[in-house]
Amino acid sequence: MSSQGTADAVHRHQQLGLSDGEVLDMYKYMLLARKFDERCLLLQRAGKINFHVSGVGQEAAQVGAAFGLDRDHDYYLPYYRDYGFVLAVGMTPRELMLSAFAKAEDPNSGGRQMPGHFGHKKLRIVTGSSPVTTQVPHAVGFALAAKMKKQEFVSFVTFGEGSSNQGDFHEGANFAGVHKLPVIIMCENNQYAISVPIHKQLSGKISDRAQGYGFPDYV
Ligand SMILES: Cc1ncc(C[n+]2csc(CCOP(=O)(O)OP(=O)(O)O)c2C)c(N)n1
Ligand SMILES: [Mg+2]
Repeated sequence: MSSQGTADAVHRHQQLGLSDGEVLDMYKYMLLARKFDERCLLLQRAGKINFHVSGVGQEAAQVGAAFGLDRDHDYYLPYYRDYGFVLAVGMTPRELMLSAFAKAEDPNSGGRQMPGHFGHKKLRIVTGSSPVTTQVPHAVGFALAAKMKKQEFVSFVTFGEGSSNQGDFHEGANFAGVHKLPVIIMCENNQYAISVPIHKQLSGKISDRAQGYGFPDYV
C-alpha cells in the first residue's frame, strides 16, 4: 500500500468516529470469529462435533453491526452464521465451544439446540428457532415492548437474503413500519440460499423493500 493509501485508511475510520483502539478491537473479533469457524469445520470433519454452519466472509458486517449498537442495553436476535456478532457482544469462544460439543453448561441452550442457535440471557441474545426468519417478528415484538414500556433499547435482527422471501420477514417489517418501532433489520446477503443463487430467489433489491414498509434502507 502506498503511503497515501495508508493515510487515507487512517483518515476514513477517524471520519466515521472510530478510534484506533476500536478498529483494532473490531479486527480482533473478526479474526476470532474466523479462527473459531475454521476450528469448528475441522472438528466437524474429524467427527468430533455434529454440526457447524460457517459464517466465513460475513464477519465484517457482523462485527461492524455489533459496534454500532448499545452493547449494554440493546436486544439481539442473530441468525445461525453470526459468530462475529455474538463474540463482539460478549459471548466467549468457550461458550460457543460448549454449544458445539453439546455440553450442559452451554449458556445458549444447555447443549439441547443445534450449534448456531444462539441465546444468552445475560447478553440479551434472544434464543432463535430453526425455521428461518421467525426471529424477525420476535425482534419486532421486543421493539414493541420497548415502545410500550418507554424504554430506550432497540432490537437488532439478522437473516439471510433467501429467508427474506419468507412471510415472517414481511409481516414483521410491515408491523414495525406501521407502529414505528425501534428495530434494526439487517439482511446478510451472501448471494446463495443453500444451492439457490440470488437471481433465482428474487428480482428486486432487498434493501428497496424497506421503502415499501415505510422505513429507511441502507446498503
Ligand atoms: C422455514 C424454513 N424453510 C427452510 C429451511 C431450511 N433452510 C435452512 S437455511 C436455508 C437457506 C437460507 O438461505 P439464506 O436466507 O440466504 O441464508 P444463508 O444460509 O445463505 O446465510 C434453508 C432453506 C428452514 N430452516 N426454515
Ligand atoms: Mg444467503
